[in-house]
Amino acid sequence: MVGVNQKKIRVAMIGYQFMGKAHSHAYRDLPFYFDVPLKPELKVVVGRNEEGVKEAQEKMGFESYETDWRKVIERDDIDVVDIVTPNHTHAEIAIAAAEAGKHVITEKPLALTVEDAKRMHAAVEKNGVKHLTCYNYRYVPAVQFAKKLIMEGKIGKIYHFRANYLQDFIVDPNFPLVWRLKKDVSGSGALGDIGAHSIDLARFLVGEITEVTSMMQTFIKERPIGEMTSGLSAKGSATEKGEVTVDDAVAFLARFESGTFGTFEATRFATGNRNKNKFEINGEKGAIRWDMENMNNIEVYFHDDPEGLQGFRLINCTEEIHPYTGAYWPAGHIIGYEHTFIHLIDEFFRGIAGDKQTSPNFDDGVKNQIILDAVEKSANEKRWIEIK
Ligand code: SOE
Repeated sequence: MVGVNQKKIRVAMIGYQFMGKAHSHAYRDLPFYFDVPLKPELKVVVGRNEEGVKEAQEKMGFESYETDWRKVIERDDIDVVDIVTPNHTHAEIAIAAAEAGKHVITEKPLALTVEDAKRMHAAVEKNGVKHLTCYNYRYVPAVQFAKKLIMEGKIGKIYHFRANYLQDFIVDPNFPLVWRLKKDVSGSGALGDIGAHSIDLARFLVGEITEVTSMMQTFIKERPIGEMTSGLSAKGSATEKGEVTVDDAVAFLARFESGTFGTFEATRFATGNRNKNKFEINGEKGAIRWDMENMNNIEVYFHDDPEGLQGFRLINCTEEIHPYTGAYWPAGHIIGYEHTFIHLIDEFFRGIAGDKQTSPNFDDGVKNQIILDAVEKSANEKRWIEIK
């Protein structure tokens, strides 16, 4: 339970759409389930549309709202600036926040380019503030448990890391040209939006990637001009069309420092798959599979199980012994997508309280961005690209 003299951490959130909902929910629920050293105080939410941001402020429980992010960055009563706006705005806001001495949270991917990502990293380091890049799937309890099994050597040397991140929300050619389909706003398409999550999981579970070779494709090259909506269920009515400037699908091979053989696929055209973020890891002593659509479970295979009984077995990672889940419900009472953000932010705030830099941070954001850049370069130049 929350202590009476508990310290506060005062949050300004820039943006309030999909990720704003996920983050503000996490701030509100965090002290309910976890014994936190710093209790989030929702000070101010920022958005350009006054009507929209006012509604968000009331619904999400912020004390106030603003329409200009510059006005909140300098405020003395703000400790952390949380950026949940489209990707092209991350660098400017994050650098200004760091320079004003605020801790910074940024949604993924960190930036549009490697150069911007590096500038952001330099700013947080120079100003001695803590930083978080929101690769939330690391904080699925089953994924954390998979990491523990790997670290304990349960599957031995890893031969394969195989990831697919499959969505289908833009299969309809009339789905409008939202910001996620514009390179100057989002950086890349399926690659940076969902492939970046697989890259983060790969780095978290297996280690660094040293080289990539890839193929990218855009199936539908023009779409009805839409509003700058973030919705995954946006509808297009306009007859005028604009150019899609990002990839719809990407596949790439990767070599890891450890010698692991990596295979990645990310697409928004995998009809029938809404948010199938999955991986399989094959090691010398066993294997682990995980799939976000059944996020509480992992499947494990151990090569030294008795002959005749070998095979993948299902583990529901909701026991006391599994990471995080003991804070919620009795075993078998599952948790969901929103909880990944609670864990991510919990870890970050504990880091701030203990003066420790946690992961994933801007360094992870930069490394991820370098891989995204290399994958794109490889597709354009039709060759292997080394990750420096
Ligand atoms: C849309 O593709 C999206 O919301 C991504 O932007 C998120 O990062 C991913 O977690 C779910 O899908």
